Amino acid sequence: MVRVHIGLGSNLDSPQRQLHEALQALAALPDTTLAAVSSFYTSDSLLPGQPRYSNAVAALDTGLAPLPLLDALQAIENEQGRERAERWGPRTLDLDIITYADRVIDEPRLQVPHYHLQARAFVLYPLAEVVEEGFMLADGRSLRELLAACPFAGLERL
Ligand code: A4P
Ligand code: MG
Repeated sequence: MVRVHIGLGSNLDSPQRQLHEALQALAALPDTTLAAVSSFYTSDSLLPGQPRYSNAVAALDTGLAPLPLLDALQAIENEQGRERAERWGPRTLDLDIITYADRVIDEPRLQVPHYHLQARAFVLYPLAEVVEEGFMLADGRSLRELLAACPFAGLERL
């Protein structure tokens, strides 16, 4: 079993309900335990003109390898009505693998740690709630330094 962190996001069709349903689905994955869940946060979309997002981060302990985990997350997204009309379009549910143990992964379908993590307060602040003090990303960056460089401004903790 390894510890992984999943970013959850939704800005369509009752975002907070989507996050609650997704957490139940994560907890029900094979070979997987839901270890911790952050607070929920809301923030404006990075793209103007889209509804506000709700976001959270979950810590899982899982025996699923990275690509089977990604497949399982995409199945949950589809189950919750995700339509991939356009990249970055509004969505009922987005599940991103933020970290996977101490692995750096760079494959066509999967990059971990998640790209643009450092620019996303709605990932960094909830992540900080579910990790140990002094947490380091697999690529050597410290979460504390990333937080210091990424203002909380614009995030609302629910
Ligand atoms: N992929 C590569 N690495 C990963 C990973 N670590 N985790 C690939 C998950 N997937 C990964 O993703 C496209 C492809 O990325 C996948 O097929 C997978 O093979 P997607 O979920 O289909 O498309 P997407 O989500 O539209 O693209 P992307 O780049 O993930 O968008 P983002 O970065 O998630 O941005 N504003 C706020 N406030 N909160 C948000 O959550 N999210 C977005 C979407 C924009 N603005 C936002 C938020
Ligand atoms: Mg995504």
